[in-house]
Amino acid sequence: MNRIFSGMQPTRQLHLGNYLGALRNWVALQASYDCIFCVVDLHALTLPQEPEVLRSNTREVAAAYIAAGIDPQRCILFAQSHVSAHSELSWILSCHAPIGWLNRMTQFKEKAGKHRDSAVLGLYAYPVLMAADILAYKATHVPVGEDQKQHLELSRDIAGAFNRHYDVDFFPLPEPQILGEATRVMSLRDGSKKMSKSDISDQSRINMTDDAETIAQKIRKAKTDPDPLPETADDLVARPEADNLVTIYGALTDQSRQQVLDAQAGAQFSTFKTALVDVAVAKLAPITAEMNRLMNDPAEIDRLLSHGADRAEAIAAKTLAEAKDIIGLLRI
Ligand code: AQP
Repeated sequence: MNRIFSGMQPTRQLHLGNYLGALRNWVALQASYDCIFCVVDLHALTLPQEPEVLRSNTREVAAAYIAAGIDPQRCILFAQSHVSAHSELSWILSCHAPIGWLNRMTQFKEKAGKHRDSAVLGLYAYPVLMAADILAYKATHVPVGEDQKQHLELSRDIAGAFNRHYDVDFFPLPEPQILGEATRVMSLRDGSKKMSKSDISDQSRINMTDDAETIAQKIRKAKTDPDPLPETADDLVARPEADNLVTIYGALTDQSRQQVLDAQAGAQFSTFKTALVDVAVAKLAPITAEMNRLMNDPAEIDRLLSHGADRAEAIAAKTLAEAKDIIGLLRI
């Protein structure tokens, strides 16, 4: 059976990149896969968090999943810290992950920046915990945005290393699913940087909780160039900000970039941005309204997460017990 695992960090509000690059694809995949979606709160600890904010963000990410269309009865939806097998398996896998493999991870280099020596061990070990998240459920497919591709490849390498070391065919090698037109949504302020929760400029992203007026204002102020929209997608190559807005428009309207240009070539950005505001608001407003409704009942969100954790635990605890047997840890 094909099984999907994926997750998002409750680091801050989710944004359009998280939605178009990942969440929207998850919603479509629930019909054809056994799906497990996690709020990866332990991953969030790799950067400093305020306890109350973390609690609220964890509920908010769960609310975003449901509001976007994830069915918590059909799928398993839970918070990572509620299933201890993730942390235990992470330790076991870290003992099969050469440091040289982790040294290649570009996200650590980007996030640690010049402060490499003071960066916490958890930030460095993040991809091993991610491998544990996926392998605890023996997931076969992992839908993610392009930025997570390298981490996914590491998960495959770690699974392979474990299987080879013990001469078993225990963990499947998970396949990345990088789907849709907007696999890497870029910052509205700088077309060379990905749209990110941790960007200090709120103007760089459209948050899933932004109201219509804020979305309109951010899109109107988004960086562009003075030229009108070109005729072919190839002409966008040297125009990263223009390319980004066309990509977003295409993803929101289920069109390729070329289809967008076929209809909009020659338009000035002032006109195109007005059309983009309309489709962005039309897509996000109902999701935001549903998120707000769900967030008014935190006890119900906790109840759904608790139900999901019980279902997740049943799968992950079995995998962990089998892995311990393979390794030779004494079962009592
Ligand atoms: N800009 C993006 N375009 C497309 N997909 C994206 N994803 C993130 N940013 C973009 C995808 O969203 C999923 C969840 O990401 P995450 O919350 O686990 O962390 P992240 O990838 O590190 O996202 P951010 O926004 O950049 O968070 P911070 O700033 O906290 O690190 C993943 O599938 C990711 O690919």
